[in-house]
Amino acid sequence: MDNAAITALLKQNFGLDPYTSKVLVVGLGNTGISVAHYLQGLNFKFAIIDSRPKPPMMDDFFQKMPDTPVFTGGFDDAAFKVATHLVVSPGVSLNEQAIVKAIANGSKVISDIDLFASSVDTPIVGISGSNGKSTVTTMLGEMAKAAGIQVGLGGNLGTPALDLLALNAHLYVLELSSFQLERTSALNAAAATVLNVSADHLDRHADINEYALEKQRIFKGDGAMIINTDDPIVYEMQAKGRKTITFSITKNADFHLAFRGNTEYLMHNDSCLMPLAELPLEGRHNASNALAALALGVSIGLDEQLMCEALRKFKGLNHRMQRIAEIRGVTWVNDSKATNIGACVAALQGYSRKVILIAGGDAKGADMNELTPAIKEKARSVVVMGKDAEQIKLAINGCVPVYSAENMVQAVNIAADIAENGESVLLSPACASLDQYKNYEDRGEKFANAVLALVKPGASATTSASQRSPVAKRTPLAQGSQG
Ligand code: UMA
Ligand code: ADP
Repeated sequence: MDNAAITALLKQNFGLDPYTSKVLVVGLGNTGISVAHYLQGLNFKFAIIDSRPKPPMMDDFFQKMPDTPVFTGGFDDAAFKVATHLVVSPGVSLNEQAIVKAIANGSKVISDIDLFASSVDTPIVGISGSNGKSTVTTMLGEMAKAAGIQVGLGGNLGTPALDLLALNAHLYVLELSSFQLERTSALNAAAATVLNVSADHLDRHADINEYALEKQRIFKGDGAMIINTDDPIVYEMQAKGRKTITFSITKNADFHLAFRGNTEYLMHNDSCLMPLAELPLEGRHNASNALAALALGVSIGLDEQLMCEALRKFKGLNHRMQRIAEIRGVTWVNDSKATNIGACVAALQGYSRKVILIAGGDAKGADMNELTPAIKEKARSVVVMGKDAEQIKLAINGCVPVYSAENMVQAVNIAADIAENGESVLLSPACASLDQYKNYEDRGEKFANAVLALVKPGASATTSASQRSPVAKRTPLAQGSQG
């Protein structure tokens, strides 16, 4: 689309006008900067505001756009008062006082996704859900590449949507978070899915119903709805009269699993697509992800066999059920991206033998009691750490032994002490990382480094001793009572 067509659509969709509108970009992070570049390219008048005194990207931003007004160190009412439109970054809550007031005074809130959707006439696929978004987005991207399609992948996955415009791609696949969706009104995806809904981000959403409603916004428009019939909340999102493709790992659906002889297959209706065993990813949840990607791919016309080839080559993303090492019979698995309960439960359910679980961090308002049944069934011991460690201890309520660690090295050393030959140690925190780490990648790397240090010369005496003897020597803090 050329600039004139985009400007016309922005006017039609949001009343945005390059001559009269005053846009305030809220948040000077990756999204805010992508929005600033976009608005500058269309000659809009805008300012940018961030509540931090000195956002890390500020110096770089000043060099590139020295004439743009930048407000920092708080959300000053005066800056919001004059704004006709607010483009609010996903990390900024719409409940911020200044934003609430601005809305009451008539300012319109839009998102970078709205701007993106008003700037392309190529198909957009939207992928949301509490867990599996990045995996399915990347899978579908690989499938499109295998079909020779020039594809742009981004959104919550990392590259802000507006930065993808430069690619002039023929297909865009966007991972979309509840934060992005709650402030988006102009998306009409060619195909969209909500992979699953479990408690997450309840520090920002009033309750799970509100969170699910934000996710459901991905289905606005008239594109194909890809529905996970295993998830009761998603199941209810189906809308009459819309093209719908279903998937399930537990029952019959358009895309499902079925045995033919002794082999379990990924199926499309009655056709066997490929044996499940050829999918090189751990866990039943990844079968669900593969079916979702296949359903999305079919809805936009991708060839099934090319999609299966892409699945066979897909090795998974780092920090998601990533095998780090096997050290003297103990397998160490990094699932640091498990930042909510649903992901941790899925990880635990993938094991047939009980594991040593390392969990904890910032629970983001979730009720850790929801972890208890899976821990009871699949964990032999749990090492807890981070801001909400105590909540997890309370939730476990003596079902299994609990140990406390102050940092990752300690957690890994405790786990090494208690793990026995043939067992797995799983880092699947069920919590965000920001209380102790830069992000989940940093947490996963610290875990991997601590694990690899177990076999380096000079590793801690406890660790070496424990590796000689499989007998647990640690005393749990809580077994039957809270320590
Ligand atoms: N800010 C304020 N005041 C606030 C909160 C934030 O001024 O009260 C400012 C921050 O100081 C910062 C800016 O807003 O300068 C950052 O905005 P942001 O947090 O939205 O960060 P971005 O760099 O724009 O990244 C966002 C997504 N971040 C969040 O949703 C928190 C990125 O998802 C996404 O990759 C990126 O846009 C591009 O689309 C990250 C994420 O953690 C990976 N997402 C959550 C998740 O996956 O669970 C939803
Ligand atoms: P997201 O982008 O939604 O956070 P990821 O693909 O990055 O999803 O995976 C995040 C976490 O969720 C990882 O711990 C991963 O093992 C787990 N996970 C992936 N797919 C699913 C699924 N379908 N159901 C439950 N957990 C999942």
